[in-house]
Amino acid sequence: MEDRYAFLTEWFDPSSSLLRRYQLFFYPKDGSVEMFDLKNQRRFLKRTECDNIHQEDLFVGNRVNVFTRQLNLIDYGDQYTANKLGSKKERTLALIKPDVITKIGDVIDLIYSSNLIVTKAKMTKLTWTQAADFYVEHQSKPFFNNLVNFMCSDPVVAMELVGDEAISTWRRLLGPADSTAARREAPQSVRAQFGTDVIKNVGHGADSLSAAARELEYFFPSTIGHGPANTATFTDCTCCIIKPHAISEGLTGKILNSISAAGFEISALEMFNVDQANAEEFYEVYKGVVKEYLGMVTELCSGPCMVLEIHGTDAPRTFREFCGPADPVIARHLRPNTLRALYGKDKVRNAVHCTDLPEDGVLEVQYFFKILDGWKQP
Ligand code: IDP
Ligand code: MG
Repeated sequence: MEDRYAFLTEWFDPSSSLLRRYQLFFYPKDGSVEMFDLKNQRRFLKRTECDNIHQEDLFVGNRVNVFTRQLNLIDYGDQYTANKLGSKKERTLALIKPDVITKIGDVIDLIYSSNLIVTKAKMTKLTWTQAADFYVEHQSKPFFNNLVNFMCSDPVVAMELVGDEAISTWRRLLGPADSTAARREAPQSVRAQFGTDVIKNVGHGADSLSAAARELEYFFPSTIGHGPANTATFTDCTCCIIKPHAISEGLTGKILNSISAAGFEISALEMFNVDQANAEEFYEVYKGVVKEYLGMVTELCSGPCMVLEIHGTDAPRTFREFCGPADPVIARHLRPNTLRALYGKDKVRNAVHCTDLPEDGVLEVQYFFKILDGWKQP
């Protein structure tokens, strides 16, 4: 019999403001999908090929885009699917400490090469109390004050990592807490490569299923607007979006590295799942002007994207130059070292969006970091 995976999914229907439930079936043989409306007990989508859904994307907690509907996978639909796709999948919290914020691209690259994916990310600056709460289990230790002071000295980046045995995989990738010991005992580990000592040791990883659940809920709460504030400054900045195709191709780390290496400062970073209505609103100025408008909208909501606030001398203009011509084919001819030349595929999947007009930099950053983030005054 042909392989078929089943999921219970939810879709938020903006026209009626209702959560609708569907069964989603995926046939790995030809990558086709089929949907069944649970409330009305009828077929909703007949078996159709859908080239943007891959087996790796199918696990509970993830979101997939089926013909512009973003479906949340909320449970496995049968035991076969749970056994086959769900048994070892875990999610964990990775916290990148202040010492390596400028090398975050390198760390993300290593995460991807360990077969984990980044599904959520947010740069935030912890207060002393937040950092002390986070490390409360160590409050009686002699190093507690130093550790907490360091954790709130500069921004950190919290990430949700998903993959087979994500909790132990990320901790193994981090290596021993003391970076010097790591260089001796686990030279390939992140701490060996990028750590300084035992406090400045690159990152934190949840150490159990319950810690992972608790720490993820802290940084990425289920109630919107309740997480720690982002670090956007909304002044003299430009906006960069690493597009969903680049995220799913595993290019995030390389793009972040290129941006830092070119001397730009990433002053805020967050991943978003943009829905169709918000993508249309964000790209409104291109409607009727750029013939790729619809393609751009579809691309922006085809999966998670990563939005950056960028600072640098004359940032809107210099960063735009650094992104290169919108068409990667032209970029490869004229400006081979630009982001689009290096990482783009075509005019729609051109790796990054960047603000066009200098006066829109702040507005675009506000759209994500104030409006979509459910931003609250710290
Ligand atoms: P982990 O980060 O590998 O989970 P833990 O033992 O939970 O290690 O310690 C939390 C953090 O506290 C470590 O990442 C490290 O920065 C710091 N730490 C642990 N042990 C020491 C120590 O002996 N001296 C100074 N700092 C320490
Ligand atoms: Mg620990």
